[in-house]
Amino acid sequence: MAALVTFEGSEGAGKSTQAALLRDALGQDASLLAREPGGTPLGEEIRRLLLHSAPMAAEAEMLLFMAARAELLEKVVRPALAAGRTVIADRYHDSTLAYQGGGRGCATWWPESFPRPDLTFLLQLPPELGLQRALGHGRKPDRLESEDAAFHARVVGAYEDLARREPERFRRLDATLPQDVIHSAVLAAVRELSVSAR
Ligand code: Z5A
Repeated sequence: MAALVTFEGSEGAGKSTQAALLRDALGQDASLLAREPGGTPLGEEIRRLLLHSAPMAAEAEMLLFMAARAELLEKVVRPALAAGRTVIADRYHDSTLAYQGGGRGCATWWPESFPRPDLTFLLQLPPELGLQRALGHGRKPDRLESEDAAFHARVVGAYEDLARREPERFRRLDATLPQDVIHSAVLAAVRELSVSAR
C-alpha cells in the first residue's frame, strides 16, 4: 500500500527503534525506511552541516533542513510511493515546524510540493529523559541537542499544538512504555490505515 507514515517527537523518544520495527514488520519489499536529515548523498552532507557546524542563522538552518527534505522526496520518497511501497520516515516536515518554528521562532509553512503524511506517530517523552537515552552511551550532544531546556520545552509544546490541530493524522504514543507495547500500537494503526485505504 502506498502510504507515508512518519515518526516524530523529541530526541531519544524511540523514533528510530519504532521505525525499524515497523519496516521489519511490513517487510523490505513493501516498505522503505527514510531518515531525516539525510538519506541521500546531498542530504548527508547537509546533515553534517546542520548537526556539527558552527552556529548559523535560524532561517538558514530551517531552509537547509527543507533542502535536504526536497532532495529526499525527489530521489527516494516519491519513487517508492509510486512503486506502491509504504514510506516510513524517521522525522519529516513536522520536525521543522516543531524545532525551527516552535523552538527557534521561525516563520514556517508547509510547501505544496511536500506530500502530507497519511499517519504520524508522536512519541511523547519528557525531553530530559530522551536526552539521557540518546546520550546514554557517552556520545557527545550535537548542535540541537545542546540547546537549553527552554528550547526543548518549546519543541514539545509545538508538537502538542500540531497534534491537537490534526487529530486525524496524529497518534500520540507514550514513549515510556516498553518497545514491544509501542510497536503493537503502531502496527495496529498502520493496519487500520491499509483497511480504510481499500
Ligand atoms: N531536526 C530539526 O531541528 N529540524 C528538522 O526538520 C529535522 C530534524 C528533520 C536530528 O538528530 C536532529 O535534527 C534532531 C532534531 C533536528 N535533534 N535534536 N535535538 P538525529 O537524527 O541524530 O536524532 P533524533 O532524530 O533526535 O533521534 P535519536 O536521538 O536518534 O532518538 P530516537 O530515534 O527518537 O530514539 P532511538 O534511537 O530509537 O532510541 C534512543 C535510545 O532509547 C536507544 O538506546 C534505544 O534502545 C532506547 N529506547 C528506544 N525505545 C525505548 C523504550 N520504549 N524504552 C526504553 N528505551 C528505549
